[in-house]
Amino acid sequence: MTDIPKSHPRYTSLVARERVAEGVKKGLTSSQGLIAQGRGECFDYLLGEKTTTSAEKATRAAAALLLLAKRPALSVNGNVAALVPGEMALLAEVLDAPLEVNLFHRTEARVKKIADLLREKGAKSVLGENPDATVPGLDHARALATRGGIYDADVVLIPLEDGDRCEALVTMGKSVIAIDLNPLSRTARKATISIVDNILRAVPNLTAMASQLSSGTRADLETILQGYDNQKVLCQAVQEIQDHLEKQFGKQLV
Ligand code: PTJ
Repeated sequence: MTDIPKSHPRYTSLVARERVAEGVKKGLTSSQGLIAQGRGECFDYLLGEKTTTSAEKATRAAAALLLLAKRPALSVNGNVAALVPGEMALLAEVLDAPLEVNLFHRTEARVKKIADLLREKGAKSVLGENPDATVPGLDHARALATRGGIYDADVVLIPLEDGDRCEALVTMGKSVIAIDLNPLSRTARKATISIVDNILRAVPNLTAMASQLSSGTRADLETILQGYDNQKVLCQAVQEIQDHLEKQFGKQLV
């Protein structure tokens, strides 16, 4: 990897870029993953590269939903594997949930490499290498699912998705949590809960929140969800972008 000095003003963003590029070299991430990372970076820039109030709200609700779930499952693709493999393994442990490798640009070699990496990072249950079911309504490899994992889950976490699986999972009756820096994306708009935040911040925050809330009662968790409105949270995220731009350039520009 390029040696990026810690003093560089864009250190975190450049390291993330390096990790995705390294993911491509190692055969974990698709080349399209570089484009996805660029798109994410752009939205992160607009948000001020910080966890906003709306993202905190969504993260809290997502933690409550995952703790209330009977069968949660966490989806992992090539970008997630490049950026937060250990963090996903830790989240899976805290939630006692399986990780399932699910790829849009699927190759069996890449699925295996990602599954091996997750196991190396300590994940106990990693699915996706032997899918035995399909999500109805999808004509691509993302449809592949595993019984005991995403296929039977009541709550599914889908970080950095690219399209219609979110809607298809919701149609199956599942609650879906997205992590997506783009509040306007189809995934963010169709999800039950959308965390508009960089996955680098969102996954550790979600794990910390789940650990914190796990000592509460089911009633406490249900109360968090009753007060949650995803459309309002997405509108707030767009407003936060506008507020950030106004702070940078003055009101007349927006
Ligand atoms: O590994 P595969 O084959 O499953 O492919 C994975 C990618 C990510 C390449 C594929 O799903 C894809 O093409 O995704 P898109 O359409 O680029 O969408 C990814 C979404 O994630 C976009 O809305 C981005 O803004 C968002 N995103 C990208 N990087 C980050 C992010 N959100 C949070 N944190 C990031 N670091």
